[in-house]
Amino acid sequence: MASAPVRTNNLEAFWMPFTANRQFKQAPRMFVSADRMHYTTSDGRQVLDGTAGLWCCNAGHNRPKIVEAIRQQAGELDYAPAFQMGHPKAFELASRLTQITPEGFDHVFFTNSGSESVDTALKIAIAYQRAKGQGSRFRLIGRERGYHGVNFGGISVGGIVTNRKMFGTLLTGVDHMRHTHDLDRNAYTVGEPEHGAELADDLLRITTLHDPSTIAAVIVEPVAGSTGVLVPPKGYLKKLREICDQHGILLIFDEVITGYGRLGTPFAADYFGVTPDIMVTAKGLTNGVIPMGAVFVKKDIYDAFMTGPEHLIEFFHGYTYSGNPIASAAALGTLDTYQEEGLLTRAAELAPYWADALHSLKGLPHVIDLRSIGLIGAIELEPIAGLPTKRAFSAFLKAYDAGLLIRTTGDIIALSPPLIIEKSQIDFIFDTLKDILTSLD
Ligand code: PXG
Repeated sequence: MASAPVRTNNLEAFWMPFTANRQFKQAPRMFVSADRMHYTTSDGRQVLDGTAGLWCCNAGHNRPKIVEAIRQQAGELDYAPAFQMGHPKAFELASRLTQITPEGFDHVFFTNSGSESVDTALKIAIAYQRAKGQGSRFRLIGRERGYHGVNFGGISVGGIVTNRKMFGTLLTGVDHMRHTHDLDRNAYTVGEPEHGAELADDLLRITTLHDPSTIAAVIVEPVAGSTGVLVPPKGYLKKLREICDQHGILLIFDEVITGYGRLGTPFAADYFGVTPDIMVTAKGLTNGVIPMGAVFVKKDIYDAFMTGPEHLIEFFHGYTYSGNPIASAAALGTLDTYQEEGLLTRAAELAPYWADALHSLKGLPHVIDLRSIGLIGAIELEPIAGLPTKRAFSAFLKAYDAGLLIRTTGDIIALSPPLIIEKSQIDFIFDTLKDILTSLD
């Protein structure tokens, strides 16, 4: 359904997130509807969704089971208080989710976003250590170039300079490991790079500096997404797991992007064969349709809180909308869709075709690296001297005009289409990008 044309004088009030507001409002790009792999723009054009919205619409758009679940739930029970009250859908969802998570993740805490899931996980980690008599463990360790959302906990453990530098002192007691990006040794890798497992030893440097007895948890994205798709070197995550085990440190995987099938397994923990203690998710949980996040914990973490008098609240944390009925219904409709269509593993079937198509861009002007894993791809471009980000952003604008939605971060193009993508649509993405890269300044 097309709506009325958008008039620029309507645009002032909305302060848009992570957007060049003034530039956007002069030349707005608006979507007015979406179906499966495509958006329709306000001027009636079809745009192929090369990014699953913002890495979240894993089943594509306008999926009937999800739409219907939301419709029905809205008419049946629109809201129920989240504290000291319940409703069936949140419990059903929690049980269903624990059937697809890796072995041992028996409990779920619901939030409304990735950022809230991250902060929830960090709080669980510190409170767990204290509940176990390890109250000296208060430090949180993140990684350079990590993205863990935009709340204070998330930007503190995160490692993206622009997201941190304006916001004062952040959380104290935080340190960062080195990132794993190494173009000199690993450029043009399909899947996990050969070199860099030893970078996990950077955690040992930090434990030596602060003493392990002060460290509560380490948080990493198994594949770093927002910073431009950094795939972990072979053996790196296993090594992190070992070091955490040796030193009583909890390992948190931020699976906000990698969760729900992006790599061809339900979670990245399955893909890499490394099980964290806490798993942070959001986005694909509801196919991006209704805001919701979920933090999964191992049984012993939950059990550590279930002590003391039974009438007392065990964990002083939660949100008005934790386990919201409509969000829960949307997530159940999403899980049904994923399971009926095999979407939690479909990326594994498509990954070789995807990787071949992506890596066929090698040698095009300005391309300095191509990397891929599951249904994620990245094209790193040489920045224009003195004008970082400009070249990739030009590619974004040209792609949009050519009917393709991509994301850019710095001078890196990131791709993460809905998991329902067909091979002909993969061809469209890379044929379009070939033309664009050939014509870029
Ligand atoms: N953790 C990770 C790993 C993420 O990628 C968040 C936490 C925060 O989620 P919320 O729901 O609070 O936004 C994210 C979000 C991009 C892009 O283009 C990535 C995200 C969000 C928007 C854009 O790379 N990731």
